[in-house]
Amino acid sequence: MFDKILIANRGEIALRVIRACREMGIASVAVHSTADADAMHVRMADEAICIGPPPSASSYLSHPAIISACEITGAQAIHPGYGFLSENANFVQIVEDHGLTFIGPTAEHIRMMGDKITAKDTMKALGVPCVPGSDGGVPTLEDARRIAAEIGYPVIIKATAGGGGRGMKVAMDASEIESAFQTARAESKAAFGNDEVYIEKYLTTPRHIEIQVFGDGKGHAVHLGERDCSLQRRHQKVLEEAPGPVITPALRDRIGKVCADAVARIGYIGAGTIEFLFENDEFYFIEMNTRLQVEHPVTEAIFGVDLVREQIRVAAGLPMSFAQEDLRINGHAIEVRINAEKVPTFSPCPGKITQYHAPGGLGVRMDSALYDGYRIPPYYDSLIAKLIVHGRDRPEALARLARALSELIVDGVDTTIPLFHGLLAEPAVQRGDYNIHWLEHWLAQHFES
Ligand code: MV4
Repeated sequence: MFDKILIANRGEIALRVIRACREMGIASVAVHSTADADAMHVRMADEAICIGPPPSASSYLSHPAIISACEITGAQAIHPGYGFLSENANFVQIVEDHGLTFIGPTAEHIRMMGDKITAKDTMKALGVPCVPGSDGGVPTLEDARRIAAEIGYPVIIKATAGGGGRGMKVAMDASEIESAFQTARAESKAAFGNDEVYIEKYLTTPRHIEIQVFGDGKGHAVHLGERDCSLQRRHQKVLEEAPGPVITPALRDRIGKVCADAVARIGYIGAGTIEFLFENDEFYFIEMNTRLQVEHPVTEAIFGVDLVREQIRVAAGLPMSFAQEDLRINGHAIEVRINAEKVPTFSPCPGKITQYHAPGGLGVRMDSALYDGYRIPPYYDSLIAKLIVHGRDRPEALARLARALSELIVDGVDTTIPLFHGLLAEPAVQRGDYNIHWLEHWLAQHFES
């Protein structure tokens, strides 16, 4: 096992990893930019080291600064958290070249899943159900017309190098294919330096269901059920829950087995998330994320496992501490993302926290790096807290969420807290009756001037 781990991240996820380290008797090293000298992760870690000026490119994304911080402190492994360097295959290679351990998948698996066509080909070959579409890239407009006509409109054109919704264009019928194809290619080229695109049947009203998987890197893997992350705005998740309100045990067992089997067969190591669109009781693979996700705590709550601890164990060459048959779902969990943003525009709202009070009590987990008097810097993302509630069933979790939100105080900046009071009052949210478009429609209706 490692003696010392460096956490190449900030905010709540840095605290999350430091906490796992401390429980495992592992020393933690925080890294920080000059803007984060007073941040909670710097205080909570056993050691801290400044790695550069405020812009992420010069600090939290700087390969040499982070490798140097390991060499200076004697850290043997790096936990990347989410975002930043968590899915950067080149960084993983550099880490390994320096005799250090990256706590996460191999560079090969990150590359495989980062290329969306390779990811889909691989998953399809492993028996994972995929959205019907082009087999591979679509080089010309003529190819796009032919393939779209074959699969039937509406279709969606996606960037091979994309993900998370960037470089996607929908064509509702043949009259829209030329513009969708050219725009998707131009945007992909601009965003990723790669204009390769592929085509899929466009599913009009799916839910976003993702399966948590975990591998030991030696051919064993498990699944930890699904999360429903359909409540999103502009590809930013707002509320996530587990289990999914419409996923039956039979559906979960079937897709879970397929996913665990797929990642076992590629020898995957660590935490991964296989994303699906779910429509008319069918799963359609879209992407795989090769990192610990923001919303992992809802899975931890219902399975009673510590996913970060497991990541550290397998990175150190130990087996996972549970097998599939040890995993049983207990109750229901919901996470809401509290961002320093003004609703309904969701414009960032950095500034000083004049008063902070975290909720508590049974079934309440608050993952946050906030404290009274903290100044939220303007350089990074606006997530300031994740409130996770766990109940015996979904109605209890919803009631607990409303209760916990009523206790929470975050003063000094605008936050997304009022949004959640509004959402909890909605019958559709109470019933779990929503899809990936529901939130944007609700916001448009609720806040139309
Ligand atoms: C789709 C789709 C409909 N049909 N693919 C958006 C993010 C990227 N990960 C995939 N995305 C979508 N792919 C097909 N074939 C609709 C979306 C989509 C979406 C997916 C998940 C959550 C929210 C979304 C919002 C808009 C569009």
